[in-house]
Amino acid sequence: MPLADDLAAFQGDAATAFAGAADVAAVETARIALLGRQGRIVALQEAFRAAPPEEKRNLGPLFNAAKQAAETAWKDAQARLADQGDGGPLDITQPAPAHRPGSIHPLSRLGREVERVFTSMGFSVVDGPHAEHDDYNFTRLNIPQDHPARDAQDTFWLTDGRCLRTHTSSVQSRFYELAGQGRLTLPLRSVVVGRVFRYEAVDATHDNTFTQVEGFVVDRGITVSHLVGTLTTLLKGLIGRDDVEVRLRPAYYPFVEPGFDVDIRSPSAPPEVRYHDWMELLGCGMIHPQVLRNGGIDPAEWNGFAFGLGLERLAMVRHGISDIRVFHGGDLRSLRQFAY
Ligand code: FA5
Repeated sequence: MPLADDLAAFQGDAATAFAGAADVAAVETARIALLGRQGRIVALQEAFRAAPPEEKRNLGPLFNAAKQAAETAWKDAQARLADQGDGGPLDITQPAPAHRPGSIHPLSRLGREVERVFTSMGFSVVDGPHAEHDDYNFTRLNIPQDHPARDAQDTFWLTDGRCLRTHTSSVQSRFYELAGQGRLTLPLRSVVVGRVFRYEAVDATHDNTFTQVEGFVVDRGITVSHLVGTLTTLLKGLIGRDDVEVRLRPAYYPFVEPGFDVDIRSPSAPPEVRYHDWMELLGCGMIHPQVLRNGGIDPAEWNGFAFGLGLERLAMVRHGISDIRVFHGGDLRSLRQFAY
């Protein structure tokens, strides 16, 4: 039965070829020759089909066994080479691929520095949820439903009625409530570095997702001088340019009275840089008595100041960045420039 001999020869050749293949290419060459679409297995199959029916009964199991043995030998060879790597020579003098160390995002780094400056002044670092109740984000801050100040801070609303907080002042509401309930003891000296969200037309100085630094102090006998002193310490510590000027303008925020906007500029910066001329950096003021009352704190005994600052704007001044979109654009070529 010559086909039985051919099948035995095929099985033996496959075992030898796959076991002797020294690399992936040799295994593949053997597979094509033996098991490929034009390999020896195809001719054997055709011969089997053409065999007389009475011989097929004996040849069938032989054919299957030979084919299976060849396939097993092929898989064994693949596994053996995978264990050994590609089997090529190992050049131990070859330099390793360059390692590019990662770096902290400029905003994260600046945020940590801000926290350090404040903790050095006795503040504690706190935060609240991004998805916030209307009550904490607006109502308790003297911004009731239908108040026009809501238009200035349009945001994204969740189907359960909460919103993405538009400012870190929502954390003030939460902490005044805790103090009013006696779960925190006054005085309070707190700082928040957190993400906020607004439905905003994005341009060089406005993003729809940005970071605010909120500071708030509740104590006895706090004055605007304490506020100015705290802000000056912060800005001097962080901007690091000799000619930075700071300007306070009266401003309206429903949750402070009096309220101010603080602008800065650095005339020595190139004219195309945004803060060459005045750029708004933060809002601040003395906490409105009603806001304290809303949290259950007696404004006849306690008062304080609060401020909210855009961390991206501060980072822009510090690094000379003229477009805020750099921070969340995810372009490593931009971000790597601020790595150190
Ligand atoms: C507020 O968010 C007030 N909660 C700030 C505050 C806190 C006032 C406590 C008084 C007391 P305003 O909307 O102006 O205010 O934002 C504060 C700062 O966030 C701005 O001065 C600016 O630096 C930054 N900012 C505002 N909108 C954007 C924006 N779209 N993109 C980037 N930064 C922004």
